[in-house]
Amino acid sequence: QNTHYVLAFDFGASSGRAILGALKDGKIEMKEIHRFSNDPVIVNGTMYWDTLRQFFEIKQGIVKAKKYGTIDSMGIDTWGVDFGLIDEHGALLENAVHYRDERTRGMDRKVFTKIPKSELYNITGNEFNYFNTIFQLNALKENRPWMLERANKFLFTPDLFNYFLTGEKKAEYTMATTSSLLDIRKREWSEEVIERIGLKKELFPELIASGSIVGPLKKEICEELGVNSMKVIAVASHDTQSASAAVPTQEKDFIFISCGTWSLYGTELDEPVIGEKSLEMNVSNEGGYGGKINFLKNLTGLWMVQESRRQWIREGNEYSFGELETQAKEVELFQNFVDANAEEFVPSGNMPRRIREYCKQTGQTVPETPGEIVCCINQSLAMKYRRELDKIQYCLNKKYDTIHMIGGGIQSKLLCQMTANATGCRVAAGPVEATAFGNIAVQMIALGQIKDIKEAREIIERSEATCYYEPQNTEEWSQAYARYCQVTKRQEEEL
Ligand code: LFR
Repeated sequence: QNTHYVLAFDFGASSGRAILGALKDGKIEMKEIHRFSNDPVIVNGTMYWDTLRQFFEIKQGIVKAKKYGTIDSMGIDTWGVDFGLIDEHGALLENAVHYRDERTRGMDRKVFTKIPKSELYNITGNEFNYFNTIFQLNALKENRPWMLERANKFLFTPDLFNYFLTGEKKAEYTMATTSSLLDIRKREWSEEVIERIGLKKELFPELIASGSIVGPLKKEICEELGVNSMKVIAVASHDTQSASAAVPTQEKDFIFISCGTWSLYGTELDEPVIGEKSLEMNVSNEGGYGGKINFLKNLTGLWMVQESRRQWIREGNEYSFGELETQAKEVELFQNFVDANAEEFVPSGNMPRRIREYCKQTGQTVPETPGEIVCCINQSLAMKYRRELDKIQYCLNKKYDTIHMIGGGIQSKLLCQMTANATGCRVAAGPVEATAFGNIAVQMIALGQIKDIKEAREIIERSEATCYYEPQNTEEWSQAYARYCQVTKRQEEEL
């Protein structure tokens, strides 16, 4: 018989996927039906996303989905902060620029002359990441002001695709909260911030809640692709928030790390926490599904492993992530640490070389082999998780004994075990497919197939087994932590 599906598009920094989801026997069943690469393209020194190609892949996904049965709805999630500008005729002015592009260098200082850092934090509750939308827009304002003059609407990446699909220009709440342009207490665009940066407020579309129906798929797209119309749903379109909607717990107070290219580390609150402690610790308040707030640290995740692997491939050695992990396990622990968030590790390029330089400069044993490099990265991430746990607990005056780890990065058992060892917390790892589960579940809630987020989390818990890691050798890890702090002092001071 005819199964009803929802279709999720999950865009990551290097690839994207289309996944079908259906409810069966109280579980969400998922099937990946389309996977594509999502490579940025550098042209004349600017790093762009290939926006039209991305939209092409969305169409491919829809075409592939139709043969499985009835597709009731679709929803898109992507990384945060990036956007496209639309002119008054609805045309895209240029490809979206990648958040790793260098245009935001030094923009934070320039923005803080227009609106002081603490004032900006007090309104938006957002931590300061060099790539936040506000810094990207300020770069345009200063260097290419004609782009903003010609622009009629600003649309975040998923909103841009939703517009191409339906003709509706909206801004979904979770994504909008990554911009540093929202008044996070009121959950509205901050006119104050927008004016002080020198932007026109008409540029910014109406905000809508996660789970809103944006509209039906346009008639001409249905005709082009030979499909029946379906609802286009604005899911929790910031990938981190799709993932956090899928943390498989019924507890109100929980802490999670969403592990992918980035590690998003935080907890879910009803209201933002904005104060001196959270400003000093640079913790973000970002919107979650259901109008919630995620009190969140944005840390580098497996980016350094991914980028090292790319370098080895360029050098003619293709190792799988599994092989790298096996080699890393053989290496003697605690020989070297790096601060994964140090500036030199942000751009793409020769990551192993930069790691070696960092270790040399800080007087540590220099990691040479791929196994040594990957061991260094993993133990450094685990130590970073410990330090950031301390900061979050300090700001909230709470203690956690279990950390939920979710997302693709938890396929590294080594990282999960090291996290337990470094933090002294039990790690509950799962689901791997958190973002896709969250995207699908929010669509099912919008369609009335799942009652609410509580029920969604129960269903997700049943749908994928959780793996547990108990802390081991915590004494040794504590001693090594002191060394980690010593080595990474420079970055902490720069904070
Ligand atoms: C994770 C993520 C982070 C965001 C970063 C850049 O994929 O969405 O939450 O800070 O990408 O947008």
